[in-house]
This record gives sequence, structure tokens and C-alpha cells, in this order.
Amino acid sequence: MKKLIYLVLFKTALLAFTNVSALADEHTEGVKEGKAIDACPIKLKTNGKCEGEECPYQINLPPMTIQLPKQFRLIENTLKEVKNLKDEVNKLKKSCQDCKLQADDNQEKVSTEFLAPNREVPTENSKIEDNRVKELQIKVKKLSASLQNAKKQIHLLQSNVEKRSLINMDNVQSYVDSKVENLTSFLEILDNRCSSECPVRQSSSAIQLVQRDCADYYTAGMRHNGIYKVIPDPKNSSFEVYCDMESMGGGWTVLQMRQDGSINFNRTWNDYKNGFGNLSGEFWLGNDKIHLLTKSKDMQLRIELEDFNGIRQYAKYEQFYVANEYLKYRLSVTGYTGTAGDALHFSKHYNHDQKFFSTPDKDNDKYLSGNCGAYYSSGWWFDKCLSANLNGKYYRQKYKGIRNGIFWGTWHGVSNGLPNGYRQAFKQVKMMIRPKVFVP
Ligand SMILES: *[C@@H]1O[C@H](CO)[C@@H](O)[C@H](O)[C@H]1NC(C)=O
Ligand SMILES: *[C@@H]1O[C@H](CO)[C@@H](O)[C@H](O)[C@H]1NC(C)=O
Ligand SMILES: *[C@@H]1O[C@H](CO)[C@@H](O)[C@H](O)[C@H]1NC(C)=O
Ligand SMILES: *[C@@H]1O[C@H](CO)[C@@H](O)[C@H](O)[C@H]1NC(C)=O
Ligand SMILES: [Ca+2]
Repeated sequence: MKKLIYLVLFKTALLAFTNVSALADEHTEGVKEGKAIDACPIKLKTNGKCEGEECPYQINLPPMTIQLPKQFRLIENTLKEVKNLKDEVNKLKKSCQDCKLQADDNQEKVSTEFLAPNREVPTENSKIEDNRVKELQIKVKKLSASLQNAKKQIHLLQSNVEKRSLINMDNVQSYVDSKVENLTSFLEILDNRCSSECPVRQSSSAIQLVQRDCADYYTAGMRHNGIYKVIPDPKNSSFEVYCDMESMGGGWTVLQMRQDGSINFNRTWNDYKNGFGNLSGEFWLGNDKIHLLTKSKDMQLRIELEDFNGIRQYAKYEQFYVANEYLKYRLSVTGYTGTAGDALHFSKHYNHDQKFFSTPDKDNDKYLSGNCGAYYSSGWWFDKCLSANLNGKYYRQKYKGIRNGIFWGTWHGVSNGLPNGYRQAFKQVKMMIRPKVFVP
């Protein structure tokens, strides 16, 4: 019975086929085939050249609907994401082109206040700019190609959908995720490059010019002391800092301020990590922030001290860096000049350079029989223990007893000692940093 049906079916199909191919020329074949399929759901046709009975036959099945697992929605979403990424790349491309145009414009006129005042753009610079833009364009092209690739891969996946049982959805998902992540991080890099290489930026632009520290604000034309928001590392969030735009040429990011004793500096590791106090008054900016600021550019440190006799002196260090928390905020400080003396490198036995940060609740110091932070009630890069400590207690006048006040070991008269065992007190102390390359 079954055999008979197949035979009839086969014959009908064969008949249809021979009729069609007899009538059809190359041009109309598609249409006729369509009709044949409409008429009969199954169609047989010869495959290639053949002779007589030896013809191999091929069977074409009509369109089918296959229910797929709902995870395949992921692919759709990913496609959308890739599309978005591509749009972003195009935007970036556009804004980089804007950059180039602006660079060209700047050769003729130096206008907006956001342009670096001392950034002249003679032909040599513009060549460099040109090269950078070219470099960026190449990068963008590469990225586009990479995106295209990702798209192709996904299309391939889609067209291979019949073999879905062979595909582990988790693998597909993580593959696509990693691809998108790679592309995203690449975009971020491009974004950084573009914003750091583009001195002028329109507010309509997709990317904002990032102020990494107070020097960037100074360069952008800001001349008032006060609180500004900075982003030294685009991967981290922004935070506020106090900018000294008036002392010694301005552009200083203030790390620490002591002036009236209103803030207690006897604090925990966590407090020193995150910062404490009042940016308009006394404060410690915070070790994480200091790390980010000193990581983003080569920084110099300036320490200003004033005692209660009105004597003001300073210590400047050409290089200043604070490592991350994992490295216990290790201090790197070299290149002293100034009038206050180099108390951070006092002697072979008292040297704060390359020392870890310690607090009353965390002993990373070189003092084996105790915790300098607890003993002197402050957080600092203690050796064993100190020739300088700017986070000591704020005394309003000279004091006696344990030397736990603000201390600078090379201050005039300190080595001779004050009469009757008194210790020096400081009225004002300030620590601030500025990029090495900064030109006021
Ligand atoms: C993403 O980048 C990493 C490191 O460059 C690489 O090992 C990985 O294969 C990349 N993933 C894809 C899907 O390209
Ligand atoms: C510093 O803080 C610790 C812990 O709160 C406390 O025990 C110690 O007395 C404080 N030191 C001073 C000088 O206030
Ligand atoms: C911060 O310090 C400034 C100046 O000393 C003061 O005017 C302001 O009230 C302080 N703010 C807070 C929240 O303590
Ligand atoms: C920067 O990011 C790291 C890691 O996410 C975090 O531990 C650190 O606290 C952040 N720093 C600041 C200043 O937000
Ligand atoms: Ca110790």
C-alpha cells in the first residue's frame, strides 16, 4: 500500500518536473518551480549532468518551521548590541574626524577658553596630530572589521541553526559575551585616546573632555581656588578635590590640609583609604584617590609648612607616587629642593621613601616592637618610626611629651631642641601635587 503511494507520488513529481523542464528556459525556471512547489509539496530533480537511468535524484523539501529553544533570543539581542557598538564606532569615527578638523582650525586661530593657553599649534605639531588621527582612523577601521567579523560569526550561527543540538548554548553565549566585552574595552581605549588627543571639544560631541586633575582645569582656563570634580582614571568614578589655582603658578591638586585642628587625624586604615575631613577646611584626600592621581601622570609634590612664629618654608619633590592598596600605598618620593629641608630622607635610618602606609589599626612599618601608627596616633608612611609626619596631632602651641604632633625633622631649630624639652608645633601644613610637565 505504502509503496504504491510513493510510486504515484514519484511519478507525479517526475511528470511535473519533465513538463516544467521541457517548457522552461533559464529565465522562467524559478517562477515555474515555485508553481510546481505550490502544486506539490515534494519535488524531485536531477542533479547535474547524467545519462539515462543513471541520473542521481535530489529531493527538495518545502519550507519548514522549526521551534527553537528560547535561548536563541540571545543571538538577537547580541546582534542588536553589536549594531549599537557599530553605531558607537561610527560616532567615534565622526568625532575623531571632528578632532582633525579642529586641529586644522587651531592652526589659524586660538579661540575658545578651553584650549590650552600654551598649546600653540605650529605645523610640526599638526603633523603629529595628523599622524595621531591617522592612527586612530586605522584603529577604527580595524575595529569595524572586527565588528563585521563578529556579525558574520553570528550569522553563521544563525544559518547553522538546524544543527542546534550540536551547539552548547552556554559556549555560544560566553563566546559572544567575550567578543562584545573585547569590543567594548577596545572602544573605551579609543575613547580615552580620542579625548586626550582632542584639545577642543564641542558640547554636542559624544565624548566629554575629561579633567584628570587640577592642572587640567587650570589649562582649561579655571583660575579660582575651590572644589572641582576630577576623573584621573576613566575606569574609576569621578571625585572631588580642592584645587589651589593661585599658589606657585596654580594647577595644584591638594592632598592634605591642616590649618586649625578641627579634624581628627587619628584614624583607621579605611578612613585614610577613602579620605576624611572637609575639602574646604582640613582633610586627607584619601589613599585610593592619591594613587589614581599619581598613577595617571608623573607628579611632583609640594609641601608647605608654617609655624606659629609666622615662618613659612617649603619642600618640593620632583617625583611623587603612591602605589595601590595591594602594595600598601607604598610611597615613592625623590628629587628634593626647597627651604624646609628634606625630612622625608632624613638619614640612613630615617627614610620615608619606599615605605608602606601604616595606621593605628594596621602595622606596615619597619618598627619591629610596635606600631608607629598607634604610637603616634596617625596614618603615615612610617619607617621606624619617623623623621617627618604631617598627619600628627594639631597642637596650637609648642608641647611636651611624646612627639605625636605634626612634625618635620629638618625644621630650623628642631635639631637643637626647644628649651625645656618643648616640641615644635605647626600652624599650617599643606601637601599638593602637580604634573611634572605642567607649565604655569
Ligand atoms: C578577547 O580578548 C582576549 C585577550 O585579548 C582573547 O584571549 C580572547 O580570545 C578574545 N575573545 C574573543 C571572542 O575574541
Ligand atoms: C587614637 O585613637 C585610638 C583608637 O580610637 C585611641 O585609643 C587613642 O587614644 C587615640 N590617640 C589620641 C592621641 O587621641
Ligand atoms: C568645611 O570647612 C569650611 C571652612 O572651614 C566651613 O565653612 C564649612 O562649614 C565646613 N563644612 C562642613 C560640612 O563642615
Ligand atoms: C577605583 O576602583 C577600584 C577597583 O574597582 C576600587 O577598589 C577603588 O576604591 C576605586 N578608587 C576610587 C578612588 O574610587
Ligand atoms: Ca611595626
